[in-house]
Amino acid sequence: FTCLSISSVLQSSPSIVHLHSELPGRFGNQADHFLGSLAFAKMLNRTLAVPPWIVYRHHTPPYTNVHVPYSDFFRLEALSEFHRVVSLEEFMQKLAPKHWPPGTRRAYCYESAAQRSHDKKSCPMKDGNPFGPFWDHVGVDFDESVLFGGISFSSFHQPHWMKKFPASEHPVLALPGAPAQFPVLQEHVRLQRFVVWSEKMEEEGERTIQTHLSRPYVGVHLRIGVDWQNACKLLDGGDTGPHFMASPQCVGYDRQKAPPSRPTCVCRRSPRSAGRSSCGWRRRGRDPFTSPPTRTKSRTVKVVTLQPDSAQLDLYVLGRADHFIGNCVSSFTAFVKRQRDVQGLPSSFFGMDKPGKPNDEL
Ligand SMILES: Nc1nc2c(ncn2[C@@H]2O[C@H](COP(=O)(O)OP(=O)(O)OP(=O)(O)O)[C@@H](O)[C@H]2O)c(=O)[nH]1
Ligand SMILES: *[C@@H]1O[C@H](CO)[C@@H](O)[C@H](O)[C@H]1NC(C)=O
Repeated sequence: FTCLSISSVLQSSPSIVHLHSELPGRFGNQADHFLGSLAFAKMLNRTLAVPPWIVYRHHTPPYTNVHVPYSDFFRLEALSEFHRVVSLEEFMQKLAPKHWPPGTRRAYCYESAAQRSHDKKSCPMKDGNPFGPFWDHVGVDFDESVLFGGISFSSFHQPHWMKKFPASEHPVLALPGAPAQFPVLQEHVRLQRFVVWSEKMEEEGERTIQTHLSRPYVGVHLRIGVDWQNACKLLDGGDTGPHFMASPQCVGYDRQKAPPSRPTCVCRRSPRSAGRSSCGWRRRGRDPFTSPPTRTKSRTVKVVTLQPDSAQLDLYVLGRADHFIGNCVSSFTAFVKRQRDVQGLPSSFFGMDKPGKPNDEL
């Protein structure tokens, strides 16, 4: 997980306004940032130019990032029920030539971000991965930088944004990071309801469920391998606090109410002992970091593996499960939990004695 992100708030003519955000990190992280960016666009009454998802290919050829249009996974129309959106692809093709032509492309960023540049006055729009590859994919170079300071993306500063960057003078806002927080703010969690699977994903997901599973089935998100070990090391370091990564989904947003010791216990107890406490899994000389459990006290568990691996298909299947057990230290789980809250489906978490409370706002 990372706090770096690219995002652009784009606005074109006074009547058509665009915001777009490109999002870093892996899928869960991008999804959290997406909800915040959507809220920000609405707050400024600017159209959101919805960026493609970035799929990282660190281990498979051609090793370059793949940019997947939003609508390959989710319905753009469903977002429109909340706010005006256009896909970044359509924006570039149909609107940019007139409203954002090359030569007029301004980048907007915090003064502090520009400090890192050679002249200390340029926004770091294309520095590093995924930023450079993203804008190259979109076919954009920036001509100028507009710096700002003293304002945040929170609703408190809405009037400041409107005054500082009126649409008439700043038709397109392109930012080097998502105008959003990670994990997603509590007040933006409800926007998950507008993130609806595309028809293609729905068909593929339903087919997968029918082929491999029989209802009722339990969806389990285990974090395995080195990624999990690293997360636990960080937690054991002790200075992460209760909101480490996306843990609000299970410890809640209220910092006062979240006991600081809990995430450590969440991490220590799962997947090993949390499995035991919530499902009766036993460890049989198996490394819990690398292989999922296949037995419970009373019966064998059928574990289904999909090839090729698809994060979105997994999210779909977990989202539709009769019950879901997630892990707190994961923005991937957070996405599933939010989806399930929208549908009114139950979720619980490893290492938490009480099942996760349904989110009343959804
Ligand atoms: N296919 C698949 N991918 C997964 C699964 N769990 C995690 N991933 C991938 O690994 C990424 C990171 O997992 P998370 O559990 O969300 O970890 P995180 O640290 O909260 O997320 P990042 O901030 O994105 O690193 C996800 O965004 C997915 O791309 C899974 O069950 N199936
Ligand atoms: C928001 O923008 C739309 C489209 O430009 C405009 O019609 C509408 O009046 C704006 N709303 C507010 C509250 O300014």
